[in-house]
Amino acid sequence: MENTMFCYQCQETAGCLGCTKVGVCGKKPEVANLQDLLVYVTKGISEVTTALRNEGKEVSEDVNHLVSVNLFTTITNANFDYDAIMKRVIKTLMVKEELLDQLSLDARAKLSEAAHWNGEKSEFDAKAKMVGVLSTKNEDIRSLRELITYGLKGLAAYSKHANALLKDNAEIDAFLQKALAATLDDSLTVDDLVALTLETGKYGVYGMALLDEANTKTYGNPEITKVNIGVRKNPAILISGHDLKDLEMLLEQTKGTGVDVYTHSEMLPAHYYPFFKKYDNFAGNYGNAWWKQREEFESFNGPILMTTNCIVPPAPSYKDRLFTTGAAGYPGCKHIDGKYTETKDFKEIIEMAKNCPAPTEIETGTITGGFAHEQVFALADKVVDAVKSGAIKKFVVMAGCDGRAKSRSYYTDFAKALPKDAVILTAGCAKYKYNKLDLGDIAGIPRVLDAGQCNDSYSLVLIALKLKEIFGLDDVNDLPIVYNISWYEQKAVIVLLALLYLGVKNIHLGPTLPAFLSPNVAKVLVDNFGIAGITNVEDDIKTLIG
Ligand code: FSO
Ligand code: SF4
Repeated sequence: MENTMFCYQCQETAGCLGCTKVGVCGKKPEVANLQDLLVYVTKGISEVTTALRNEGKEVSEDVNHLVSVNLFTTITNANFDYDAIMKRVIKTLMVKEELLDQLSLDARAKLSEAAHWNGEKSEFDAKAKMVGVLSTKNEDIRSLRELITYGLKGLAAYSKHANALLKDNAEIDAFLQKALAATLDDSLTVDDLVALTLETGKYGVYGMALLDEANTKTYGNPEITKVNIGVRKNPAILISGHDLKDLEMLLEQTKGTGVDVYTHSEMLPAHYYPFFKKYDNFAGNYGNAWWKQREEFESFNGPILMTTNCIVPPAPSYKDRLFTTGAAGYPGCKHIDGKYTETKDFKEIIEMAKNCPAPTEIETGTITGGFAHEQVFALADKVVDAVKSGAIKKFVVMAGCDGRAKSRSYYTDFAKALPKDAVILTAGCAKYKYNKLDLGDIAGIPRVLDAGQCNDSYSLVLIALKLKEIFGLDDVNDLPIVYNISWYEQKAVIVLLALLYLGVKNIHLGPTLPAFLSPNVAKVLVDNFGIAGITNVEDDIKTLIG
């Protein structure tokens, strides 16, 4: 039977091959296809902006933001709303026409079809089916184009968060668009695209550094914090996703209203920033990683604001309580708009909360986090002593994503099976597989050090580089650090490429290797970087810990 769609960008793709009828994530074929078209026209406009820059012409921040949000919109579980995606395609085509007018005729003549295409709305569905992933016939070229595109989606997401805090970096945007445009270029060889993949990793480091700077300059450096995971008695709003600016606006607007605010999933690390501690109604963290939201959003009882992915198609019992903002969207759920410089209006959510029962308690106790770079540097002496005395023998980076696949219980079992002298360095929603296990501490240093969100993997890199400096090593791979990373969506792809760019070797990636790696491309990663999958806990403990 003919495919109605094709998407293989995330770890949960059907059969580890590709979603061809409907997304395992719940994405409908018409939405998947329209997302393909959005990626295509975003590549087209990126070709035009790249040509304009080559002619010495400036590209505005608004255009850069349009490109980043377009890509973010197509990340797994971010936006399921056909109409919202349609609007973005139309807007992109319109802006692209204006940009084309600024380009010399010579340069225009050299552009590819994607840069010129400007179809009517009635042509979108037919065009979408012609420009998807499978339109690249050579499987290695396709694999590398998608690897780069997914990395750029992750980079776009991190840029978008920095942009929301009014931090822009024109060099990152120019690269992002140049690399996107390059995925249309049929003259590029496998070797060219491998080089571009690593360059994407380099800009991944820059992107995470930009966001780290934006977050820490605005909200201070994360510090060791105990976060309550129980509930209070007040009605409340749950905020999920990664956007700290949205959280700031929500806390400001709920001040003194009698409505509490709880974080969910990847918003948990917001508690670690000094800035947010001044809000008395910032009550704690509710629930676990994204994939458990159907039961947890139901029992939360109040409205939920999704600032980014990961959205699971909502159950009817709470769908009218689910709101989206930014790049996130779900059909039938209210979207709260707002430009970066504007204050979003969350009144409707707050008023709804006032009429909802308080959250039902599902857990009690606290979890501890806040081990981003500055906090760990402050503990450096203790850490170094523990390593020198042999109290800490290994650091195990277990960053990345959680997901619903049963096989991911491997990560809980792996954390439990680690010897007591091993410390887990984590970031991203992967932490929910072991952050409530009570793994104890080593000389006062907790055995699970949570740096923050997936983008805070940057902190883990800085920590590794600091240890390298302290121990006077030439190579980051000589440190007693091993990597057992779990991935799900495209932000994890940019984190992985960033680590490869930094020369980190022998990363274990699971629970399965990406479907978009062709055998030849996978071989390049294995041969050059020692990338490997996971097997079982016992064997992997032997391989990684010895
Ligand atoms: Fe997780 Fe979702 Fe943060 Fe991702 S909530 S899976 S890698 O969006 O971005 O870690
Ligand atoms: Fe399938 Fe993942 Fe694509 Fe959703 S994002 S359609 S689950 S590959």
